[in-house]
Amino acid sequence: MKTILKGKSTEVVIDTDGPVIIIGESINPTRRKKLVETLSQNNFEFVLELAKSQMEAGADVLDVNVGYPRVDDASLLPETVKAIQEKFDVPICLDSPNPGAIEAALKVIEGKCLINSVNGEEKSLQTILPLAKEHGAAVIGLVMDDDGITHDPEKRFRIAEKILGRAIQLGIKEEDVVIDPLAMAVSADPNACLVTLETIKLVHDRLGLNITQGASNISFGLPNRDQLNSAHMALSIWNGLTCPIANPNKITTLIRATDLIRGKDDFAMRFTEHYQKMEAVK
Ligand code: THG
Repeated sequence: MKTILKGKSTEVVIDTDGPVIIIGESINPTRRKKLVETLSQNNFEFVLELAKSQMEAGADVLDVNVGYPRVDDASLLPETVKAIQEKFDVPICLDSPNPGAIEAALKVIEGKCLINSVNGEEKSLQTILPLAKEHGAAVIGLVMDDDGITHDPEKRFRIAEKILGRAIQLGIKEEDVVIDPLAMAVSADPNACLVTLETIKLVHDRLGLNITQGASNISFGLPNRDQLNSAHMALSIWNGLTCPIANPNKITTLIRATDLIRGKDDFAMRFTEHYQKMEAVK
């Protein structure tokens, strides 16, 4: 299964049989005070710095989330996307729970983006899927619905199936649906990662779709987050994760290593190239 995303002219192919594609997570105000401060002043310099540093570290796509208390993201999200795309030729993952912000950003975005996200709630399916269809965007489907979040992988799988079915009904191609199995903090629930890993496997084996997850979520509240995220990342990739939302400055080496180990990197070209690039900027 191949999901194609586009920037102004670059094309990124997320391929279930290919190497892992990295969606850079860092343009997100969660615990980034400086991002909130600069964005509140309509100053995009720091956003552009974050974009550049993530692309240099191996991000193929940039997640853009500008949600913080009292923000008008229906105006800030499109402005931020414009600022990034004026400077960088990179596909965007539009990350907002506000359909108004998603719609406004879709109007100014260049290329083919990934909408983050729809879920199995009736209201979400009815507002987000038509936007994806109208703008020819791909869409992330979160496996939660009107009953909330289930901890049963079979039930999470059935929500993925429902989202896919509804997308296809509207004429969205199956390759443009990317499933998110919901990565949650393992500090709060000892089985959180196991449920996610099982869900990835079910979606991979039975639907063959591309799969993403907010990979850094799992380590909230714990020390040594980078090592914990790395262990979870390797296991997730082995089960079928193809396009994690993660911090490339911390995770790309692990991802290149995992791809090499599972036979997705002939003659260790990508692994070696990344190593040399990182040595050069030391
Ligand atoms: N699924 C989907 N989209 C998502 C998530 C998901 N978008 C948001 C989030 N979850 C993924 N993005 C992040 C971004 C940052 C962090 C975690 C997840 C993070 N930041 C550090 C912190 O909070 O301590 C700060 C920055 C850093 O040091 O790197 O952990 O699940 N579809």
